[in-house]
Amino acid sequence: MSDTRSKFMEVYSILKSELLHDSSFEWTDDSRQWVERMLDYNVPGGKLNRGLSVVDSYKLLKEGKELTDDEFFLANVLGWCIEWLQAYFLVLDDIMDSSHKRRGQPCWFRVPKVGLIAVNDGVLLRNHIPRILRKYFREKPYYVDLLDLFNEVEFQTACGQMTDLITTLEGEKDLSKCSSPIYRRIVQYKTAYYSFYLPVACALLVSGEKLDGHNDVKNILIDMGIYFQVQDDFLDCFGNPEFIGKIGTDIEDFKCSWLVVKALELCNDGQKKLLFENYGKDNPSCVAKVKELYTELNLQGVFSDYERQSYEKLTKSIEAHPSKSVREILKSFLGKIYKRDK
Ligand code: DMA
Ligand code: MG
Ligand code: MG
Ligand code: MG
Repeated sequence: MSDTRSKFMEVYSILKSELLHDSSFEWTDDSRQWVERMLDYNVPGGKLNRGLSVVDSYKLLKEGKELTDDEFFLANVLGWCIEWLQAYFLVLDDIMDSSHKRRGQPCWFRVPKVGLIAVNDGVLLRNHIPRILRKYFREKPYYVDLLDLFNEVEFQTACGQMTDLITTLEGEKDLSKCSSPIYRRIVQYKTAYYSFYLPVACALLVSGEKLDGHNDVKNILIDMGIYFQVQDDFLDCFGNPEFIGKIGTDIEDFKCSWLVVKALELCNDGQKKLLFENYGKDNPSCVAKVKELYTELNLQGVFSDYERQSYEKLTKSIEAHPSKSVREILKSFLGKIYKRDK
């Protein structure tokens, strides 16, 4: 494990231990064990890209000046707040998407004796964030901005999840409601704000910057987030479940996925009929027919083209940005996700 990653993990242990001794609750052995197991199962097992990005971005914003131990620690804490937010969204997302696996293990709600207790665990994960923020940032001049940022981004993500979920109802009525502009709106809200804008916004706030003047950076990060979710949709169908740690459910769930949007744009009447008859059915032979159609339409090739074009477009926008440190941050983000297979 890299040094940054192992230091990041050390901070996880500190935060966990503080939450397990939170004096606002009268803990019992059982309750403490439950929360500890729930945290270890759901918070630290991912790629940690979002959390580590706060630390990376903060370093770049300091333009070569060494971070003090305190600055480094606080950036790690903020990184974990994003990982906590992500854990909260994923625990609930997996219930709503009827998913089976996450990060190579059964989704939390599928674990014996967990079930719908997972809903309250999601609420707890979400409530841990302001507790961590209060402990470490209460006296900072940017505390209110930080709270406001987390609230704003959580709201946007919840709205994105809502549109993702209600579009499946529309889809049952008429699949051709899954269009490109609708798709874009869903993924901008459900993924881009919390996965891409939030880490950089956190780094800007700890560096003493206000967020108002950074709309150009925000717009590039939103576009990158959209590209990231297109990859997620592609991997849902064409990724290796062993490797990505989850099993796709978008076809069964009637999702307005990038693949179905493209398929609808490219198919003839016969293929459209096949799609309408087989999409959104929890039946392996229907799912297989949809996947065959995707291959027939060469969606793998369409995706490769999209991926290359997005990379070129994003690189151009990044190079046009006036600040060197911002360019470095954005380039490092893009480098981490370009052609990812996980
Ligand atoms: C992810 O959408 C969005 C959030 C807010 C978790 P998704 O359901 O496509 O994600 P995954 O493929 O990881 O279940
Ligand atoms: Mg999901
Ligand atoms: Mg989902
Ligand atoms: Mg997905």
